[in-house]
Amino acid sequence: MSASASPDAAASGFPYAGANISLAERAYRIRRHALRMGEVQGQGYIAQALGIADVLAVAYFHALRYRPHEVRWEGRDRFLLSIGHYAIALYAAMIEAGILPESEIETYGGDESRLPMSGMAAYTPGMEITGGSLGHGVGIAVGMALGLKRKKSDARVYTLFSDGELNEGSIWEGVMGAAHWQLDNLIGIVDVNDQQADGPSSAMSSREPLHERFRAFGWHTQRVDGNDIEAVTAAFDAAREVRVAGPRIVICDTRMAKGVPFLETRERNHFLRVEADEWQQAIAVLDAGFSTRSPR
Ligand SMILES: Cc1ncc(C[n+]2csc(CCOP(=O)(O)OP(=O)(O)O)c2C)c(N)n1
Ligand SMILES: [Mg+2]
Repeated sequence: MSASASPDAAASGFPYAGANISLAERAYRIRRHALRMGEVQGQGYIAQALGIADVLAVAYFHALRYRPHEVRWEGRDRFLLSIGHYAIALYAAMIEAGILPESEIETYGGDESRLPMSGMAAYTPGMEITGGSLGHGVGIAVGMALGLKRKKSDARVYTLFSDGELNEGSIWEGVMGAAHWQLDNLIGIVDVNDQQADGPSSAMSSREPLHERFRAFGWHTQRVDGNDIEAVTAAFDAAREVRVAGPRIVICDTRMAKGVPFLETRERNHFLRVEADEWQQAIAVLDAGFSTRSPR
C-alpha cells in the first residue's frame, strides 16, 4: 500500500510531499510491480520499465502535481506517455502512486483488463493519451500546454518519449512548435536507452549530439544519467524553476533492465521473453540489490 504524507499534502496536489519513503525505494517498488506484471504475460517491454523506473519515481513522487483519487482534477500536471509500449512502466508507477490498485497486476494484458499492453487513454485512469503510434507525444503536449496557458492554468505538461521516436519527423515539428509558442509549461523527457526495435539507436539513425540539437531548436536543455535519482531530481527542479522563456527538456540516459543484471546484459532487449522460472529469480535479484544498497 502506498503511503501519503498528510491530507494537506494530498489537497495541495503534491500527494507524497514529506512522505518518509525514499525515491530509491519508490523506484525499487515500481520495478517490482513491473516484473510482477511481466510475469503474468511471460514477455514484454520489461527492460524499458526497469530502465525508466528512476525517472518515473522522481516524476510521480517529487515533481508532478496530481490527486491520486481524482485523476481528471483540472489543476493536475499532465503526464503524456508518447511511447505506448512503455505502458507497463507507467502502470507500475501509478500503482505505486495509488492511482491504480495493486490487485490489478494479475489482470495485466488480459482481455477484460484496464491495463492493456499498449497504453490507451480510454481504458486506464491516469493515462492521459493513447500513444504507441510513435511520434505524437510532443505535438499533443504542445496543444495541451498552449490550451492550459490560454485557460490561465499554471499546470505543466510533461511528455515522455524515446530515442527511437527521434527518428520521427513529427517529433521535430512538435519541438519547433513548442519553441515558437514559448511554452515554458512544457517539459519533455526523452529516454535515451540506445535501443529501438531493430537495434541500437546510435547505429540505426543517430540524432546526436542531442544536447546541442535541442538547444539549437530553442529548448532549455539538460542531460543526465537517468538512473541517478539525485541528478534526475535536480534536473526536474531546474526544468520547473529556471527563469527562461520556452520549453524545457531533460535528456535521460538510461540502462535497459536496470536493477536485474542478468537481464541488463541480455541481447536485443527491446521485447524481452523471460523464461517462466526466471521471473521469480529476477524479483529475488532486485530485492537483494535493494536491501544491500539501502539498509533500513
Ligand atoms: C509510427 C510507428 N512506427 C513503428 C512502430 C513500431 N514500434 C514499436 S516500439 C518501436 C521502437 C521505438 O524506439 P524506442 O521506443 O526507442 O524503442 P525501445 O527503447 O523501447 O527499445 C517501434 C519501431 C510504432 N509503434 N509506431
Ligand atoms: Mg529506445
